[in-house]
Amino acid sequence: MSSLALINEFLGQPPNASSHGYQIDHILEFCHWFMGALFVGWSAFFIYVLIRFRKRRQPGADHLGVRSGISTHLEFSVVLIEAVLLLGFAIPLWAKRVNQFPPGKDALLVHVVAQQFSFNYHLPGPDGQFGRRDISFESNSNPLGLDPNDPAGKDDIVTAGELHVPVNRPVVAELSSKDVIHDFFLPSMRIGGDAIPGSLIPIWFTPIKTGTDEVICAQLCGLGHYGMKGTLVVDTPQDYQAWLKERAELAGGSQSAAPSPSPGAPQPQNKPSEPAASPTPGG
Ligand SMILES: [Cu+2]
Repeated sequence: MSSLALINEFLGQPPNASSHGYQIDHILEFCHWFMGALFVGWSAFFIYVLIRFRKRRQPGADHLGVRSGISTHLEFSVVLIEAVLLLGFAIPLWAKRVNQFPPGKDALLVHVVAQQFSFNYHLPGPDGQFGRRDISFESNSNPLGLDPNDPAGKDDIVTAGELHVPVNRPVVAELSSKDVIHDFFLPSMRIGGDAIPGSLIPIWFTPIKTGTDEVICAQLCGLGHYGMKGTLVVDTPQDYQAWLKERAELAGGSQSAAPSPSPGAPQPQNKPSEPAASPTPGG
């Protein structure tokens, strides 16, 4: 395994930090070595043919062609190895990724909402329920359009840039986008998925190492694409609870101040009986 890992290291892959990542690494390593062997083999054959059948040595065409069966055997073994790779490893691993999601109660569900050029995260807060979201509520202070009238959304946590998850617990990330197609890619978790406007695409992984990992957008999504990076922090369960508490307090703090500081934002069906805010500019 350690000798095989040479190619992955050479390609600059960050160390794997997810439970399923070793299988991905195995396939990647094997494919690269196999393609390397094919490259050397076919190149050697090509050079041999150039020399062996040069015009000086072979002035007339041979209409019978190859007589030995060795090339057929070689071709067949290449097809066989590729079939084993595809049917034996790649497709089962893919099926596991897309069909065998962890049961809801075990997993941590996060909504990931991509936009040009950052990732927003929506967590349900202490009540475990996601608040309703609607595009009509969207504003600079409410980037995900959380419905201020929905009690389930009162304690919700909305954060951008940095996502914390606990170690050794499956995480289901539901991907969506506010504008163009992005791709939520976690290289160290060996997982990623497109964030497509109008779709909810779930991906899942189980982090097995605490630490700070990179989140990148893997779709060319506009001029600022190069800067569309974030951080995934894998915490111990204690640290994760502390982070949740901190975010919940922040959310609670902004919640009490939330109704008033957005006078410019379109707030449909708001009672006009609010205490008339003095026109204080800026904020
Ligand atoms: Cu992007």
